[in-house]
Amino acid sequence: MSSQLWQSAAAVLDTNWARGHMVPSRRLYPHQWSWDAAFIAVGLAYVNPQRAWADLRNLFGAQWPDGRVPHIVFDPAVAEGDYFPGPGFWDVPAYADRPAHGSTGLVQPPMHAVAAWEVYRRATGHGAAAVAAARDELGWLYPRLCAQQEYLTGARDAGGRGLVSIVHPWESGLDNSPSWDAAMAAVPADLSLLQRYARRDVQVADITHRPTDTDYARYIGLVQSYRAGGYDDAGLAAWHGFVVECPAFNAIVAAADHALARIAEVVGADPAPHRERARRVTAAVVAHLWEPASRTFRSRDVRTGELSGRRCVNGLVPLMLPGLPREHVVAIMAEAESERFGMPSLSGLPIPSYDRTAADFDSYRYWRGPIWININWLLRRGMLLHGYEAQADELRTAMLRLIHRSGHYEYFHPATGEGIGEPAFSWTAALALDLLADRTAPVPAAARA
Ligand code: 2M8
Repeated sequence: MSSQLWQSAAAVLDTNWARGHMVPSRRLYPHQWSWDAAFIAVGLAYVNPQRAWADLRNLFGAQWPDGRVPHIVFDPAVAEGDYFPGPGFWDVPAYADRPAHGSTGLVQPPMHAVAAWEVYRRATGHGAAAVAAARDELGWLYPRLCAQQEYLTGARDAGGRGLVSIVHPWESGLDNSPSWDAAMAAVPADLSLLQRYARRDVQVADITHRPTDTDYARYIGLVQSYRAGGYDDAGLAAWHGFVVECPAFNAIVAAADHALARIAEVVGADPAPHRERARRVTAAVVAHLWEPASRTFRSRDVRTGELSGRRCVNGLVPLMLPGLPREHVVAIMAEAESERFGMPSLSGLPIPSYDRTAADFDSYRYWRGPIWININWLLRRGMLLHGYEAQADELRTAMLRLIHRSGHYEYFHPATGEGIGEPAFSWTAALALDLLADRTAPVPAAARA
């Protein structure tokens, strides 16, 4: 299967390259998305490293002066109506040398330092000139990646506990995850907004596979709130309707600092502050997002102080942290292997996005049940990191088998493996390339320190 899968994955990435950047998919997502670009770079590193760097440059070229990296960089050649909410709705003013309406004001999980490190370390397979070019790219990216971390761990520490808060479910990347249900219940759902603004996604995708209208009314309302405040983060918890600490987002923040420590060594900067911040964020995840009764990580609503009552896959993602105490590693693996998430040995398939035994588990609806490759890719890395080689290999095989059988879909049915959503989805293809090529364990910066 491998050469056929390799060819089809590379073909998806060729098809989805548009005017100097990669789109997640042609129809549903016609602009550039932030964390997609990171996963995509990991795969492009094998087939077209120049494009991997160009894509990251396109994204960081749109970084705000305050350090935030926008969750969407809009392509000016795409019509306003081709994606909702489009550039006009976000109404972002001009900044630096960027024209107005160039991006959104939200962020996504900062996967980019991990991705940049992966692209750099693959450059050794492409000769000395490629390594030198990759070092230059790291030099360009490093201060920008640092500014991104400083924004997130500074202005976005809305709870004052050393954790990053997200201000919209879209920032998590796990848009309609049940992890946000309790916090979202308090956000007004003005359904009349959907008469004023038509959803574009349901014109291109099956409505039963997407977030509901109520979800969308809340999503739009939250954008209006943040936009009305000028996308300013001061005092967020007092005036904004959704302020939540996510275990996956924060684990990725800490993982970014581990990757930055390694990048710092290459570009001649001091790695120590990165290791120190990674340690602090890891400690805060353990101290504030762990629920001892269920022995799982949960999201926390900063406005109410409550942990979410739902077991979602974001609670497994802290496994990617090298400094995670053994007790928590063991608990995450137990959860991953339980009937709730079902490692491939139980289900024959990768891990779903939500507890399979929950009454409202939904096999089709986006992040409320289906299998996503990017999250499984992160979990596999965590398993390798903590010495669960057999399980990591099982997961790798299950992911490759699924993609080979069903195609490079956006997400997959958690019982049948049927492809759902977009059929030629960039991060699925990119990570398939990485899974085909890479059987090695990622060595964390901390382990080498
Ligand atoms: C999905 O999110 C966007 C909004 O940002 C959407 O539904 O329109 C999510 O799956 C997110 O994780 C992803 O980055 C994005 C593009 O693939 O699509």
